[in-house]
Parts: sequence; structure tokens; C-alpha cells
Amino acid sequence: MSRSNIAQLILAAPAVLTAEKSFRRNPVIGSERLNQRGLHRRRVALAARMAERRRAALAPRLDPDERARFDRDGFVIRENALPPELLARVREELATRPLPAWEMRQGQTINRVLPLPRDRSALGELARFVHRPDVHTLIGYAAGRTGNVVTMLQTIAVDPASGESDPQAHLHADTFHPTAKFWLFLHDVGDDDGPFAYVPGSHRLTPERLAWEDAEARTATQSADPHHAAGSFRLTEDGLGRLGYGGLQRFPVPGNTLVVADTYGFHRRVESLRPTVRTSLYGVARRNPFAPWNGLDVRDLPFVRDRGMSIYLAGEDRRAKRGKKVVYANVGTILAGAEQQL
Ligand SMILES: O=C(O)CCC(=O)C(=O)O
Ligand SMILES: [Fe+2]
Repeated sequence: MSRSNIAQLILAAPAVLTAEKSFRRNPVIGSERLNQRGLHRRRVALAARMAERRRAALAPRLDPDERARFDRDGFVIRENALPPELLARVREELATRPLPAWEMRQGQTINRVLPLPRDRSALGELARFVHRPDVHTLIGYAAGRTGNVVTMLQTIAVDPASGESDPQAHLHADTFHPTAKFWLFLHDVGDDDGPFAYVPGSHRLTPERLAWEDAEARTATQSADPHHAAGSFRLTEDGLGRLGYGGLQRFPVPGNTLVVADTYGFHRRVESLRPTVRTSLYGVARRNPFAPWNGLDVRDLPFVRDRGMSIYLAGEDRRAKRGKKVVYANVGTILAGAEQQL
């Protein structure tokens, strides 16, 4: 091993105790030799144990029925999440108020994100939905750790004629530890509108899942699928039985339904067979999975807590200006449900 390789390994090592998930980006996490000795397996098992402890501490603050459903399934579905009068104002504003928007294309899918305004409007009130104690605790419980939830409006616009298949339509786990995403769907999502789909119970670390994680980790850097190599393991649907899980369930939902899921469980977006558009209040809760405590997140301090996405997107704009590659491209000020821009 050359001296610069050794230096690289030393610099990469502290990431082992963080949420870093990429086998390809981090030479320690991707090391075949270390993974043969159980590095990935131990990270997965320790993260699961820590999440279990943090969830136990949160459990008394949850609605007992939602908690039981989450423990069993790995997700919670709550209909009529917003009061009807707020929902009506949100829909009205969505249809008439253009907002600064950024887009990422993945195959035939445009993923548009729009930071929510911080004002007294209906959309401003929508942004504060995640600060309701019941919602914040539920998302934290699903994530295995409470803390900041990065929220935004999200529009998924699929035009099947426009490109390759969408990588999010392939069954996957987002990372190696419990982590949450939520969608508050603002309009009906029919079975053929590209709904979310999840394998109930696949958030549980079965012995078969752990053995599979261990085996996959040893070869992850060589995977032809860049998402797999980046630590979002892909799996075919017939592989589920071998891991001790049942089948995939699709979630067509009426508008105003909240879906909160631990995306360590296997999930995917159902592919659309015709052009579809789906808009939701969307958020991600992901933190270091090894710390023993809940809460205490600097990103939750009052002046930054709702700005996570805006701060990130401002960084993307600066990168674009310097001619660097970006994930999200600025597409100007448009309606959330506008025709595709990219
Ligand atoms: O949008 C969906 O239905 C699922 C997409 C997904 O896999 C994700 O956001 O992690
Ligand atoms: Fe995902």
C-alpha cells in the first residue's frame, strides 16, 4: 500500500461512526478486506441497536395506535392530516403562487423541489406542520432519532416517453440504518399516478437481512448500479422472501394523507405508464445513527431550522455559477405543478 493510500484510509476512517453510506466514495467503508472482517455488518447491527434504544425513549410520546402500526410495518399512514380549511387554502395557493424551484432529472422522472415560504400564508403554515409535536415525534420515531427535518414542497413529474427508467422505481433501502422520509400528499394519488410503495416489516433487521447486508457490502464497490455502490442497496422483488419479508404494498392515497416511513425498509416509486404529476409536502430526517441521544440538533436552532433546503440550494447555485456539476438545477420561479422545465 502506498503512502498516499494509507493517508487516504486514515482520513476516511472517522466516517465509520457517522451516517456516511457510500462504498465508492469512502475507501474505508468500501474496503473489501474490512468488510470481509465484518465492518459493514457491525455498523448495521450497532445502528439498529442504538435506534431501538432511542425509539424506546420516545415511545411514550407517540399515539399508541400509530406506534404499534409503525413497529409492525415500518410506516404510518394518517388520513386527513391537515385541517380541511388549511388544505383548501394550500391548494389554492399552490395553483396560483409561483415559487423559486430547482429540478433534478432521473431518467424519465423530474424531481422538483421548492423551499416553502416563511410567512403567514397557507404555504408558510404548511411548512410549520412538521413542528407540531405529534408530527415531529412521529417522524423522529420513524427515523430512529429525533432532530431536524429538512422540509420542502416536492413535485414528481414522470413522462414515460422521455427517458430511461427511474432509479427510484427500483426496490431499495435508502441507507444502512433507520432514517425517515415523509410525504403529505396534497392531491389524490391514484394507483396509476406513480404512488409510493413499501414492503411492510422490512425495516426490521432480520438475521437473513444482516447476512445479506454483509454479503452485499463485500462487493458493493464493484456493483454496476451506482446507487447500490453509493450505499442504497438495490434488491429484486423475488429476493424479499429470502430476507424474511413479505411482498411490496402500493399506497394510492386520497389527498391530505400523511405517509411517514423508515426508508431503511425496502421501498420504491411505482413506475408511471402515462405522464403523471404528484405534489407533496416532503421531508427527510437523517442523522448520525450511532449517538445515544434524541434531539439536540444544531440544525434545529430557531434561525436555521426551516432553512436547510434553501441553504443547500444556494450552495448548488454557487456551484453552477462556477461551472461545476450540480444535483439540483435552478429553473426559476414557477408553479409547483408546472410543465416540466428541464
Ligand atoms: O417518491 C417515492 O415514491 C419514493 C422515492 C424514494 O425512493 C425516496 O425518496 O427515497
Ligand atoms: Fe428511497
